[in-house]
Amino acid sequence: MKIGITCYPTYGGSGVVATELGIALADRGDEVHFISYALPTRLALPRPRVFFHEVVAPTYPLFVSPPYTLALATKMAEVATNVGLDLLHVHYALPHAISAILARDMIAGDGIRLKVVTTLHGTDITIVGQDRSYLPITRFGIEKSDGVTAVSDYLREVTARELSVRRDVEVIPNFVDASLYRPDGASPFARTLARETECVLLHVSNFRPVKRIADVVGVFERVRHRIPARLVLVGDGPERSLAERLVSAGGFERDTLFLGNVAAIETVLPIGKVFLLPSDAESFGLSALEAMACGVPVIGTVAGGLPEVVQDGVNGFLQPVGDVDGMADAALRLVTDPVLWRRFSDSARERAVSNYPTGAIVARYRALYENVLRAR
Ligand code: GMT
Repeated sequence: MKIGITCYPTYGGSGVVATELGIALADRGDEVHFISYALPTRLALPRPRVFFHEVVAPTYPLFVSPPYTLALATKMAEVATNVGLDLLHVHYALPHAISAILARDMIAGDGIRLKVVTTLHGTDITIVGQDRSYLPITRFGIEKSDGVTAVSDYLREVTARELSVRRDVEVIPNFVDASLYRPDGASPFARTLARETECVLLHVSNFRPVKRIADVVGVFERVRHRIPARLVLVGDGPERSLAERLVSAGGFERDTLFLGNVAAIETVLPIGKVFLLPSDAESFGLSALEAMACGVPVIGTVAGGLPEVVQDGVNGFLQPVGDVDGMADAALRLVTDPVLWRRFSDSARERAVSNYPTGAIVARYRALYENVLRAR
């Protein structure tokens, strides 16, 4: 099969899932063409059967901003025609689904059949899609796609409820390569980031307001009052400076490490004792799943789809959004009880391995593509 994949190429869960999916499909024999404005961060080329097509959106004095959606649609149509794509799989509804639908309709006139599969990831529905300026076009993109998936039951329900979408949306969860994300996978460099005696609290995100970075720092502040601890923050984004300010106001710069964007995250995750994800809403929580595969239990919130991934009291503790004291107490309970921690760590790894294996989840996407291609 020849598959076009479009995603945001920058750091962020939807781009990661799209890239890992494309690589896994190519490894299994499909031909995959990534179409985006930059090479996705986790995509190292060259590799067999994987291609990248860059979208350039020229500007013009009359345009308010370069019309990326149109340039993307044009590139999608061009690639589909030139290489004979069977379908386009777009990740994150806006604007990718709209561009794909435009591309499909553009080339239909030439007798070329192209199908469109859209995967909903989270804020494309929970934030962007609910903005009145974008709601109707998000719904249009979903309804006109040939197949639609969501990464959790929660996201499927929000899509139906808030956007009044009536069509079938299949839940296909995210996945993790448990042979790469392993408890013993820390690099020698990562092992130097904390002392043996220090308890490492980890957080990985794109530092957007939805991640509640202040709560990450708040939990750490409470934990470090009780035990030797270190906070390792991975990623970058608009709230990183807020985190830096809070850390410096709290006077614990020496115990906090801002690593910025890290490509090989699997080499750092295993040094964590707990993974903090106190988000407002998390449709899935891919970073939490990656931590679990490395045997790191999660302290997070009972928000969105996170409870579908992390089992409260089994491989992590989930508290109400904003309950910083509750999350700090839960973290302390876990890290000060080695028997409990070991049980949670083993369970986290086991859940990632058994419930979210790359092969089985990729096979579900492949089966969906086949259904979509068979449908008239
Ligand atoms: O919204 C974000 O934080 C980024 C977004 C993305 O598109 O990169 O992440 C969403 O998709 C991930 C992959 O499916 C999920 O694991 C995240 O939970 C989801 N983020 C939110 O729902 C906030």
